Amino acid sequence: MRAVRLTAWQHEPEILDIPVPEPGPGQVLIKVAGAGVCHSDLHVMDWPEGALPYEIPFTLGHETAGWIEQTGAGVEGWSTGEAVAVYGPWGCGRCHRCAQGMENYCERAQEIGAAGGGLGRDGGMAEYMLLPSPRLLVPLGDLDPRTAAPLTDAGLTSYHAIKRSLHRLTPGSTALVIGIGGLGHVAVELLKALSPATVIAVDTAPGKLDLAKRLGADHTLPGDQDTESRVRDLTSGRGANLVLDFVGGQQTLALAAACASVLGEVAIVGLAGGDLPVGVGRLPFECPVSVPYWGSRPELMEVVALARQRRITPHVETFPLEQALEAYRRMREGELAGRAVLLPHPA
Ligand code: FEH
Ligand code: ZN
Ligand code: ZN
Repeated sequence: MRAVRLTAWQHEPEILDIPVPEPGPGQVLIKVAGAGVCHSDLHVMDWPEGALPYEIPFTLGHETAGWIEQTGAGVEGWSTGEAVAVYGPWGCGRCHRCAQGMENYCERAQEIGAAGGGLGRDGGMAEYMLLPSPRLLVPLGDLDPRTAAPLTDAGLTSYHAIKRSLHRLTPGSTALVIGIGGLGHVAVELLKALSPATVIAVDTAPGKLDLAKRLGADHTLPGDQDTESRVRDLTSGRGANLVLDFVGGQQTLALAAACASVLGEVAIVGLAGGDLPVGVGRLPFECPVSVPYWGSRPELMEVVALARQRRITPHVETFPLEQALEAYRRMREGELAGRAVLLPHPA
């Protein structure tokens, strides 16, 4: 089968032919319908050997959906052809956090090393993907797995970051979304679906602000030297009750801190590696800074439920698997609107 493989650190991936995996006892083989292209993959490719606890080669793709192809011995309750989403963080499945479905925060993550399929284990940018356990599957019902793949990462990561702060988003509140990329555009939809907050979207690309507007953002602002004062004007000087930084760079974090309100919160989701000084006078009073990571399996079920109600629909641009490098190039250049999804089996 064809697969997008990371074969060397600090190199582009290669599209190679590798054997279709055979599910052993307790395992599940899925036919991949869609594999999302995530900005984190660029960090995985760019970071030097040793920066990540992963062994190469492995197949990329940690945002996957497909159809059940074959179940291993002992796997029951799943039928061939069923549309499924793949829960991306693969923990030990046994610790106190995994037992609650929070494999994103597995207590044995350090011991395990690889974070999941596409993150040190073979992922979904291939014709087929082997899962170590059916516990990582979420049924998609009537959703098309070709375009539902972004629910598992862009959707789930944004949903978790928002859900944990919903108590701050009361009527009259404001949520500020910085970076309207793969995750940020879904965050705009989620905020409008889940809260009464006024949503302000910030990006440097006009096309991304247009997308945010189409998805329901109440205001869109270019990221520049006037952004902070314009956020203050829009919030009668109070600032934003929740700031979601999907870039995580030095400038966007400084903007996030400057735009947050007293009793607000800054959530750093983007991996650009900026840092944010914390201390008296550096942030508003009682304004915590959090670094949420991905989400739990129950939360993925909630995201799928929202998508099945058509209350969120990730904006997807599809590419055949063979154009994976083009998709990564377009993402690196900031030329994508929404999320790029690779189709190993174009209809
Ligand atoms: C992947 C690897 C490391 C950090 C964060 C991520 C996210 O893309 C997963 O949601
Ligand atoms: Zn990701
Ligand atoms: Zn665990």
